Parts: sequence; structure tokens; C-alpha cells
Amino acid sequence: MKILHTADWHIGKKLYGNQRFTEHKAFLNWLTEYLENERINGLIVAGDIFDTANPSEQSRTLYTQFLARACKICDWIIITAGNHDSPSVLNGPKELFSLLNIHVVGKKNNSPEDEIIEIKDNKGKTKAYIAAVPYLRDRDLRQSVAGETEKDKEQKLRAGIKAHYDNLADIIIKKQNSSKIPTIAVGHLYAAGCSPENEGDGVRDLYVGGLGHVSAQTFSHTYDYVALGHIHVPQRVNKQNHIRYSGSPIPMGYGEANQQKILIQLEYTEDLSLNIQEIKIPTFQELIRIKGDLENIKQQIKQLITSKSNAWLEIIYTGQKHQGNLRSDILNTVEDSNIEILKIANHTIKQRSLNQTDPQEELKQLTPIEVFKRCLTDHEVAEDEQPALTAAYQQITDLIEKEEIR
Ligand SMILES: [Mn+2]
Repeated sequence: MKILHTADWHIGKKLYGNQRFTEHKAFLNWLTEYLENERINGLIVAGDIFDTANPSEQSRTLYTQFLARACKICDWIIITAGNHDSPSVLNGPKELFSLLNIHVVGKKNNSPEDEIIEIKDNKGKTKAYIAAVPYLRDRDLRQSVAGETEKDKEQKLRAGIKAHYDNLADIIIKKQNSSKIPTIAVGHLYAAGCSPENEGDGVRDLYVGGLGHVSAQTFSHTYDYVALGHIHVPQRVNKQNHIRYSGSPIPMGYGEANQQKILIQLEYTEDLSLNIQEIKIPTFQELIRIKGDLENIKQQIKQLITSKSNAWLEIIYTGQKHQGNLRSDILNTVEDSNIEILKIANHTIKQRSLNQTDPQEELKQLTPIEVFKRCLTDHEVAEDEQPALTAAYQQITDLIEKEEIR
């Protein structure tokens, strides 16, 4: 029996405003071919199918088109919700999908049995049990009690998650009736002992509070393998070979651009021992971050053009000189090429604006408006333009404070 574990597709995710449907489509086409060529029996997607709770029509179409093809190749597919997914969006077609052996678990409900999926062969013999646990929200596990500290809450959550997985394991053990049957758990959570190492991928803020810091001990020995989602860097939890994050199939941001993206392939042999293998996913859209002074940046772009690259670039200017036309200078270099520039950041200006004027000064002592004024000076903005810009900036920061725009 061959099973593939993947997660964190984030269909509909944009990068600096750029749509990424082409990449998702290419990935799903590649995955379909892989399932077919390797004769994969089961597919597990461990949460964050979509990037947003209300995915666009295009995102939903990509997803259902993929499933329509994949369910003809695989014997079964399991989809659980991540924190980005809307439980009701995923659960909507649940009944219909189950007729095609696509099992969706969008949220925890009162019956733990709903999270236990029994995989049978065509003779009705049980081949595997999957504890398909969706992203567990605070309210799914814990009743808040007045006067609790953050630490109490964390501890209760952790205990709640462990109890949830233990309970499912107990039910499965009873069903197994002392015969050895492959058993896998699915989860979408942050486990301690793994390194996020991401920047700007929207994951980091979730480590604080919320469902943080479960460890390898959370998962009963009943589970031969634990298929996790939520962290975009593929890795083992606490160095346990059988508890893994598959990571995202396409890089969610430039911080992930140099990572090899993978799927995890599980293969149960005749005697039911488990082989775990990492399968490399090709790069569908190259993302390159270029840093340097203007000459350096231009030279690196030229090299990419010569090599007929179609990369999407993030450019970080770190030169000492003030460059008044930085943006247009850089954009000119990629005209008539297949390269796209998604972002140009000027770190020199940022650094200078934050530079200490007195050695005792710390950023937290400065108001945003003071930093903005230094920015204007460094940009050599004309004196008479400064009041209007400052007023506009003040208006924006007021809005952010009042309305908590994020
Ligand atoms: Mn997630």
C-alpha cells in the first residue's frame, strides 16, 4: 500500500499581489501524473488547502478539478481543514465526495468516530485506519475559566490535544481487535522541536498563543505515522522519523525560495513494516531574491536575462548612495525580458531612518512619525512637500490604530 502525504497548498495565495494559479495548476497536474505513474493508493492532504476562508471561484475550480481526476487514480483521498480553511467550505460537498472515497473532515464535532476513517479493500477487508484530525480551535478543546493565566491555557490546550489523539487511538485499538492494521494520524498544528524558519509566510503569528507547542509525546504509539501540516518547511518532529511535516508544495514567499519542496511517500510492505521516502517536487516558478548596490543588482539581473530566466525577483537595495530613480532604473533593466520584478525594497533608506542619532536611542523611544520624518530627509524630499506627506502619513497611522487595519 502506497500513501502520499502533502499539506499547506494554500490555493489562492498571492505573492506581493501576484496571482499564483499557474503554479498551483502546474503542481496539481504534476501530482496527478505522479499518483498515476507511481500507482499511489491513498492521498492525505493535512490542512490549509485554500489560503483564505472564502476561496475564489478559480481556487475552488482548481481544487475540484484536481479531485475529479485524482479520485479515479487513488483508492481514497483524505482532506482535513487547516487554520486557513473554512470548515463549512470544505465540509459543503462532504457527503457527495464520500461517495467518491474522498473523505473530508472540516471540523471537530461531537462524535470522534467521524474523524476515524476506515480504509477497506474491494473485498471489505480493513487495510488501514486514519485518524483524520482537522485544525483544532481553542473552543474545540477547552472551556475557559475565569482567572486563568496564559500558561494555564497553554497547558490545558496541550493536554486537550493529547487527549483527543489518545481517544482516537483507543477507539482504533478496539476496532483493530488485536490484529495489526496500519494506523496513521493527521494533524494541523505547531509542534515544538521543529523550526519554522519562514519569513512573511503568515505562519509565525500563530505560534504565539493558540495551539502551540505540542511535542512528539502527543501522539500515541498506536500511530505508525503522523502526517502534519502547518509548517511550510518539511521536517521531522523531535527527530522522530514517523512524525513529519511535508511542508508546502510551492514556496509561499521568498524566505522559502531556496528550499527543496517535497511530498512524503509511505509504503507498507507485505509484512506491514513502513518505508518513508521524500519525493522532490519540481520548481514551477523560480523566485529569486537579489541584494546589493545598484551596479550589483543590475549585473545579477543581466546574468539572469542571458540565461533566459523567467524568475520573479525580489530586489533589496543595500547600497550606500542615495538613488533617486532606483525603481525606474531597475525596472528598465528587465524591459523586453521574461523576468518580473515583484518587489523593490530600499534597505538603505530603512536603515538610515532607523539609525541612531544618539547612542542611547532605541527604536521604541521613537514615534512612527519621527521615523517617517527621517525617511523624508533621507529621500531628500523637498521641504515644501513634507507637511502634506506627513499629514497623510499621520492619517494612515491613526486609521491603523483606531480600526486595527492589518
Ligand atoms: Mn496552517
